Order: sequence, then C-alpha cells, then structure tokens
Amino acid sequence: MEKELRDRIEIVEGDITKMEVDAIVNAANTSLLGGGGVDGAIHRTAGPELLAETRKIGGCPTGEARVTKGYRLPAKWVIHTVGPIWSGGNRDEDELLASCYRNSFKAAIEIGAVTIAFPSISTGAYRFPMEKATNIALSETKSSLLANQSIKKVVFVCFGSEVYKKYQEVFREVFT
Ligand code: AR6
Repeated sequence: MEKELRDRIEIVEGDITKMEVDAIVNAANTSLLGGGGVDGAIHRTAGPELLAETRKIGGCPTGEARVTKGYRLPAKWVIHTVGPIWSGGNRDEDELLASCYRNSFKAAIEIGAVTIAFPSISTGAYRFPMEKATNIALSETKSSLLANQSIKKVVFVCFGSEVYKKYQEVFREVFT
C-alpha cells in the first residue's frame, strides 16, 4: 500500500506552466486577477482569456479553490487556490494551507483530473516557512491519495534546487 502510494507522487524541479498534466494548481490571491510569482507565470502563459474567466468568478477566499480552463497552457485546467499570508503562525495559517491542498484535490476530483501538479503554495510572496509548508503539502496529499483512488499522479514542481531538496527530505519523513 505504502509503496503504491509513493509511486503516485513525483517531485521535480522546474516550471509549472510547462507541465503536461490534467490540472495545475495556481498559488493565487483572493482577487484571482493575477499577480507575481507562479500566478504571474500562469497568467502570462495561459493568455488573456484566463483573466477574462477569473474576472467572472469574482474572487476566492483564503483556503478555498476555484477552477478555470487552462487556455494556452498544456494543462487542461487551472485550480486556483489562495494560500494564507504568514503572520507568525497564530492566525490559522497551518489549517488554511492544509485546506488549500484539500480543496484543490476536491476540485481535481470533481473535474475528473487524474494528473495534477502543485507549486509550493504560500512559500514565496506569502512567506510561509518552507519546512512547515512542505510537511503540510505532503501530509495532506498522503491523506487525499489514500482517500481517493481516482488521482493517479501528483507532481510537486519545485522552483529551484533548495525547494527541490526540501521536498525530497520531507518526502522521506512523511512516506516512511
Ligand atoms: N513554477 C513553479 N513554481 C514557481 C514558479 C513557476 N513558474 N514561479 C514561482 N514559483 P509565490 P505565494 C514558486 O510567490 O507565496 C502572487 O503575486 C516560488 O519560487 O508565487 O503563494 C499571487 O498573486 C515559490 O516557491 O506564491 C499572490 O498575491 C512558490 O512558487 C501571492 O503571490 C510560491 O511563491 C501568493 O504568494
């Protein structure tokens, strides 16, 4: 069981906009109107049709997720989730980040996505501590994959070698 579960997770270093998966997850903000970091890269690659669709959605609360098409991205869908801004750890940041992963998986299952790629939500502009965020990402993924057999592959796309190394390290802890 554990082995099978581990085989459904992949950790790669790279750019999420290039991923050929059913759905990529965007680390967005509550406006859903784009921004910097991974959000900016996704909007640039998808093209202006993405912004037109997110405008119609009208925003998303922290911890929740909303789905759009992928437009010019190789991915068919974008699951936009809003991570918490780190402000010391006493404002429900852990639980809000965990719900980003849970709600993204829920959305992926609803649209029938079988392969899904995640960035490291909240650890850039939103300053969530990397180690804590990685633990939450991998623990929530483990629970969601155990509960749902429909998702066959989850790819964690690490932007840079430090993020990649941290994911490898935490993966060994969470999956042994
Ligand atoms: N592919 C994969 N990961 C990436 C890419 C990419 N192309 N570009 C950056 N990252 P951030 P947040 C990594 O700041 O902390 C935006 O302005 C990045 O190195 O993108 O959730 C939104 O509009 C880091 O490891 O997202 C919000 O306002 C991770 O993605 C705010 O930033 C997340 O960094 C959200 O902040």
